[in-house]
Amino acid sequence: MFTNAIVRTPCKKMVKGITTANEGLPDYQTALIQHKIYTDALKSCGLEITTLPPIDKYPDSTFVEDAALLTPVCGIVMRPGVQSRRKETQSIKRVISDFYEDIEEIKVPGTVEGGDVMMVDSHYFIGLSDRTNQEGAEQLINLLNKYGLTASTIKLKKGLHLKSEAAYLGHNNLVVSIQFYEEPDFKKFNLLKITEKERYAANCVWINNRVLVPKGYPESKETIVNAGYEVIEFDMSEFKKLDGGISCLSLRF
Ligand code: CIR
Repeated sequence: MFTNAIVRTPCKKMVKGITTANEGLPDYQTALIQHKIYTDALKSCGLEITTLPPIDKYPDSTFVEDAALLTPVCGIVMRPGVQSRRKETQSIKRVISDFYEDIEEIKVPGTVEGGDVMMVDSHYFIGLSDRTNQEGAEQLINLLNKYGLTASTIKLKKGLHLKSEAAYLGHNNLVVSIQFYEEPDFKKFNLLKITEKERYAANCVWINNRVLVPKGYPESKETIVNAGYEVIEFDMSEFKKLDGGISCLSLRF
């Protein structure tokens, strides 16, 4: 059960954010509207929202999920794998200190981005990706173990982050893109399979038994509804242009 979320209003410079999407530049005004609708939906799921101001220095800073991992017992400041995002963590560290007594940090030469960390109850799967390296994953495993939590790594074959490709919805249900259909570490889950055509919908978020999904992926929506969830759909078009999915826009804890 989550009670809080941290979001950051997109900045005007978001158009300079990192992308591989090839879908054109995001429209800032539309992004602001989409972000507001997203934030309101988090509120409607019962979360208390902390909204941080835009920071133009960091074009990707609206994707707050990557800057920290917030567990029930400690906050862990990440060390992003790309230089342009490293300093986003500074203000996130200050904000989370209002909520956590115990704050840890991933250190050089480790890199971990929050998008690569998927919580499954008290276990954390850490995606090894272009952004998260083995050293960072090992540091994170040790830190989580220190607080009685467990973790393991999983190699990403493609995609930006682990949570671009998979989402845990509780009740043993795991949404997966095609690269994880046969993944031995996911065999124990009831897999909700997302087709290649709708791959973007593999990034969805389970909040207090509702699931936030991107608009425009009808097969995925049906799969999740058939698994027994109430679904809330969002137009994510402007964030998709920057490789961002639904989970990236908030830290939920
Ligand atoms: C980036 O490439 O870092 C941003 N343009 C997108 C980050 C998306 N974050 C996420 O999936 N957790």
